[in-house]
Amino acid sequence: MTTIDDDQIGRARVRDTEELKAFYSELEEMNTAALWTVANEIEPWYPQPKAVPMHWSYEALRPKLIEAAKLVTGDDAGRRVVYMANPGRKDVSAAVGLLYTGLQIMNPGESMSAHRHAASALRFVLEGEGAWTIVEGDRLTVGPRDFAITPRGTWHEHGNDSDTSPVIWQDGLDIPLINTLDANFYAVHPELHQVPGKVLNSTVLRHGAGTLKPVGFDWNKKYSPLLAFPWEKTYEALLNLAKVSDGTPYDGVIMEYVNPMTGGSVMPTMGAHMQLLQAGQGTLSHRHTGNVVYNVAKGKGHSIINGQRFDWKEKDVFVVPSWAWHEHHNDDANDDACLFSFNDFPTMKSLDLWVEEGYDANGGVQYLDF
Ligand code: 1HN
Repeated sequence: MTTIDDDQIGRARVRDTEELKAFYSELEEMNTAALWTVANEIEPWYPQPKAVPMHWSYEALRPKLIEAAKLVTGDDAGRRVVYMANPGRKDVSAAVGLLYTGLQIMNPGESMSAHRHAASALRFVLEGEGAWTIVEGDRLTVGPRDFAITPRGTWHEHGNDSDTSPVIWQDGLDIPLINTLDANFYAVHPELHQVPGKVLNSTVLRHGAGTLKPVGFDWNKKYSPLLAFPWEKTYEALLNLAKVSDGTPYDGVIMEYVNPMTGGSVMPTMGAHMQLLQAGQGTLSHRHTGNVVYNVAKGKGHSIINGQRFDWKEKDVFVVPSWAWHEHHNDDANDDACLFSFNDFPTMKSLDLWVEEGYDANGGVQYLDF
């Protein structure tokens, strides 16, 4: 292993002199700079995320969402969302890394207009029974703990059919990533609304059979043709897996939502998981490149992120920045806990940037070199 010390050959260690300072000013006049003045900063020994570990309490935020629903109309706001602004990433409106997340509220009977963008989006429903979303003409009904995706470029709009109660769901987008890459586009639907197909939930009917793949459907897009993933099937799959496996030492029993045509991530930039921590279970600590946004789907517990403890309960949001040590604990001795999460792992992996290391059961660290 190399020594992490900048005072060595191979790192920049030029000290300022009056002559050099004058030289730097002259370079600045020419819109240039000396690499050695920034080299150590732009070539860190290991990832230095600007985002910090954070937790947002749903109980504290819910009243603000109810207030937002009174203060602004859906039509004026476009989407009525209170988003998670990580103190270290306010510059790009990210919750962690280059991932955005926010809580969206729709009043009973409300609907939002159709649009599309180059950024990819996903939803995890927190409360309300009347939620629907139309993605590329497929009208999907979604309920609490359901997961749905709105891949890049797809027309989407949504609303709340309930007469009585609001819908609140969590949005996740790769907007900060796509903007950082200067690759974002946005369009409002020319008719403001799509005409949905006659069959509701058609992508679930066509592609939701799990181990059975429909014959005769070609699919060459880079995202999953299955757009919604109901909670009941997800939870049942986790309970079944838990009968035959303890899962991984770092995440417990964990399953990835996948593109049923490929077995790969649901979208090319973002992936998503649901994991189950058995009653009283605590995981070992690990870290990896890649950023994760969590929502507590079920139960209560805590996570330790880079040495800091965050207590969580149902519907809370918390984030783990890239390369931060993290472990999860279910604090209920009698019931399981479930964590929904989405991440930028597909981006990291497709760019060959995935690195991971973790503690083993004896307290030793398994180092993995990049
Ligand atoms: C968006 O299109 C939605 O469609 C929600 O509901 C949140 C945040 C940033 C940019 C686009 C939506 C968004 C968003």
